[in-house]
Amino acid sequence: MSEQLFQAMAQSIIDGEPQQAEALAKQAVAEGVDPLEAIERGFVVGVNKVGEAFGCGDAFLPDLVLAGEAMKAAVAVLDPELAKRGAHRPTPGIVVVGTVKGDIHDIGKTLVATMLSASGFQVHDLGVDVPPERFAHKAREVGAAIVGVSALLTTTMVNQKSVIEALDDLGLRPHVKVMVGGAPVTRAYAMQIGADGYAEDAIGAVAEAKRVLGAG
Ligand code: B1M
Repeated sequence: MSEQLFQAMAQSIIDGEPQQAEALAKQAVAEGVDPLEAIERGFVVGVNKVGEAFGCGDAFLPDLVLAGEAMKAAVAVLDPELAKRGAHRPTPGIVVVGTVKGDIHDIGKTLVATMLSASGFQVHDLGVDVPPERFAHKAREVGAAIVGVSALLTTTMVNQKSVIEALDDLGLRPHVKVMVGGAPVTRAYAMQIGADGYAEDAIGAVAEAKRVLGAG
């Protein structure tokens, strides 16, 4: 039963149908399907297919836009369900997250932020296209233990390093851990730019955030 639902979810993203994606997300909630499973085994499968097709010229920008809108419609329904699971726990730390300057991909970053919140972290989400200095000033303002920086483009991932430099400029680097992620980012790249942590997905981000704080 769930398998069919997951396939329909993926198809709604491939077809770029926000209303259908939203309806399927609501169906999953009503049927008690794990919201994270719905995202990972359903909707993400579809968005990855669209991404692959775009990468080899079989899909075009409007397809990417529609897939993104459908994905957001689904995640908007499932996000609160994820968040509910982590309500009222003591916080392991304060985290500032955002997508780097020049990059407007927000779906994965938002999922990471939601999972961190659901795991008890106090999260400040700065959104997308965030200048390095903004990460640093927000980290100082809220006393962040971790700054989490997302990048989805090979052309913008260099700005993850700029965030580390901006923290350095404010003298915050000794107290603030930096965690990076996003489709083109690897652990090797994370280490190369001097980040403290890296995660491949939202679940991994929670484990990694705890690890860098020595709480994992
Ligand atoms: Co864009 N796009 N896009 N796009 N887009 C990619 C990233 C691309 C790989 C597609 C492709 O060519 N195959 C490609 C990048 C190529 C490259 O750089 N190597 C690409 C391109 C080229 C572009 C444009 C340049 C296209 C153009 O205009 N010609 C343009 C850039 C705009 C800009 O940012 N300046 C563009 C625009 C867009 C849309 C706006 C249309 C839309 C985004 C909508 C939105 O976010 N609101 C979009 C989409 C939807 C995609 C794909 C298809 C899907 C991204 C996504 O949401 N994935 C993507 C192809 C792909 O990745 N399969 C593609 C689902 C999401 C759950 O996964 O974001 O990877 P992801 O996040 C994961 C992990 O990466 C990780 O955990 C998340 C949850 O599991 N993670 C972290 C993410 N951040 C983390 C941070 C952490 C830890 C883990 O710690 C802090």
